[in-house]
Amino acid sequence: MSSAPLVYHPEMEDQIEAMHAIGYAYIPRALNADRVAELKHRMDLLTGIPDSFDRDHDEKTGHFFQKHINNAFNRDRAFFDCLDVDGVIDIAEGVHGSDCHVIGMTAWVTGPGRPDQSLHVDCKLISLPDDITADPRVRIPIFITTAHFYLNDMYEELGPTKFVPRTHVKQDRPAPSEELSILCNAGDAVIFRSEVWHRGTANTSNENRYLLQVHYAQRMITQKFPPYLNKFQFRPEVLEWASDRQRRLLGSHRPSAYD
Ligand SMILES: O=C(O)CCC(=O)C(=O)O
Ligand SMILES: [Fe+2]
Repeated sequence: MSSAPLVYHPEMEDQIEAMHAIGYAYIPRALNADRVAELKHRMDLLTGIPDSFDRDHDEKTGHFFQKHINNAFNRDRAFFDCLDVDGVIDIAEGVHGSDCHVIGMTAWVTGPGRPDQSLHVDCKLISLPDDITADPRVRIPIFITTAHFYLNDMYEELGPTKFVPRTHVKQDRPAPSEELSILCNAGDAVIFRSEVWHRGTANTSNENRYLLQVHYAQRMITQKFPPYLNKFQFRPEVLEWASDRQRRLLGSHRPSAYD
């Protein structure tokens, strides 16, 4: 198994360039050891809210432990504080614009026995022939990104995310042989654009894998805070905690087109 290059660029413009060139950027030590321990502890305490489309203990298969909690910012301050982690939010704002927002945040614990996901893209809004995207004049806007905060030291048996770098501009599905494992340390983050081919892999270890995902997007992409049709509510304390930037990330925007 090969591991993916994880290169930190101290200059923000180079981090942003990496998003265009290879489709992802690496932020080492985005969270310190205390925050990592606190987030894992808080994930252990979470229980799923079925109306929010949460999965808890995978009631469908029952074969392996899995907890996947939506709107994590609304569940506990430790998650809320990850809306705008230094080094990550700068990339999100750099690629999506200063009015970008968070479209989702999930806390995800996957236990031993979790199977491979299949290789996928999360969302590809514009698909162009490879010879067009190879033209340096063509630069596809970055509509959606996901920041993965890894809360374990990652190793092959724990089921790392696998990426195929540069595939955000390719039309064909990459060959499995091109996949590279994200083998980073607990507290590191990787932010990737939604068109990069990737997958989570099987947990064949005997420990749980803890992952916090923060999904960012251009403001014109709608937020996904289930349950829908008037049912999702911010907890009042969440709005009290929020700075101006966090309020904007949660959806308080200056009026513009369509408002
Ligand atoms: O678990 C992972 O590392 C990746 C998850 C993922 O890609 C997804 O659920 O869309
Ligand atoms: Fe995915």
